[in-house]
Amino acid sequence: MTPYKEYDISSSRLRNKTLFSFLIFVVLIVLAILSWRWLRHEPKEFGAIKPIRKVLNYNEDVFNKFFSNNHLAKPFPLSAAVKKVRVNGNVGMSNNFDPSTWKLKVIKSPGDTLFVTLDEIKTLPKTEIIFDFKCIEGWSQVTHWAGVKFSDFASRYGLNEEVEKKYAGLITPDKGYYVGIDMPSMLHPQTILCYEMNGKPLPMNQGYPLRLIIPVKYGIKHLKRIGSISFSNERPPDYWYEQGYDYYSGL
Ligand SMILES: Nc1nc2c(c(=O)[nH]1)N[C@H]1C(S)=C(S)[C@@H](COP(=O)(O)O)O[C@H]1N2
Ligand SMILES: [Mo]
Repeated sequence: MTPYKEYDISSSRLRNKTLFSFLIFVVLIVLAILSWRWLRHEPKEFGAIKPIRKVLNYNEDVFNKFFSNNHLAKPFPLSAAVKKVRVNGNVGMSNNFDPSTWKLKVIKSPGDTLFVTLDEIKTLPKTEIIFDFKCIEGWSQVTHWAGVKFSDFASRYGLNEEVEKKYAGLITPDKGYYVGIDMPSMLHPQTILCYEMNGKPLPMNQGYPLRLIIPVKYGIKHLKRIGSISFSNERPPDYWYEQGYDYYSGL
C-alpha cells in the first residue's frame, strides 16, 4: 500500500479558498436572478416569452434539416396494440356535429374547394399502422389505426401544386381545434387520414369520421374530426402553439 501523502494547507489559505468559492456562488445567484427578471419582462410571442420562442424556432430549423421521409417511427406487432385506447382532449368536438352531412373539405385555393365523402376516401388503398402514440403530457400507448396515406390522397386528387406549399392547415368542422403541419411531415409515408381504430370505424370521441394520424409528431398534432385541409407557405394557426407549445412538435 502506498501511503497517502499529506498536504499541509495553512488555515489562511483555506480561508481564502472558502471566501473565493463563496464569492463565485454569490455572483452566480445574482446572475440567475437578473436573467430571470429579464426573461419575465420580455414580451410574449405565441404564448412563449420571446427568447424561449426563439429557441423553439431554432429547434424547428434543426429538426427540418435532419428530417427525412426515410426515417420511420418504429412499427409494433398487432398483439402489442392496446384494446382500450385512451380518449384525450375534446376541443373542437362539439355535440351538434352531424356526421350524415360530413364531407372532407379540401381548400385548394380561395374559391376552389373539393368535397370528398368518407366512402370515396375508403376506395383508396388502405394503410395500417401500429405505433407508440406519444402525448406531451407524458403518457404513451401502442395503438392500431388504418386509413389512407395523405400522400396517396394527394396524388389521387391531383394536389400537386398544393403539396409544393410549405404547410398544411387542418381544422375541425366547428373550427375549435386546428393544427399546422409542415409538408414533409404531411407527406411522410406513415401519415394517414385515418378512419379506423382497432379494425373498426373510429369511435365518435376518437375523431369519427376522419382524423389525422401522424406518428412523427406528438399527440397534439393528431387532430380528431377533420373538417377542412388547406395549404400555404405561411404557418397556419395552431391551437397548442398559441398556448406556448412548440410549433413543430416532432419526435
Ligand atoms: N379535435 C381534437 N383533436 C385532438 C385533441 C383535441 O383536444 N381535439 N387533442 C389532441 C391530443 S393532446 C392528443 S394526445 C390526441 C389524443 O388522441 P385520442 O383521444 O384518440 O387518444 O388527440 C389530439 N387531437
Ligand atoms: Mo396530447
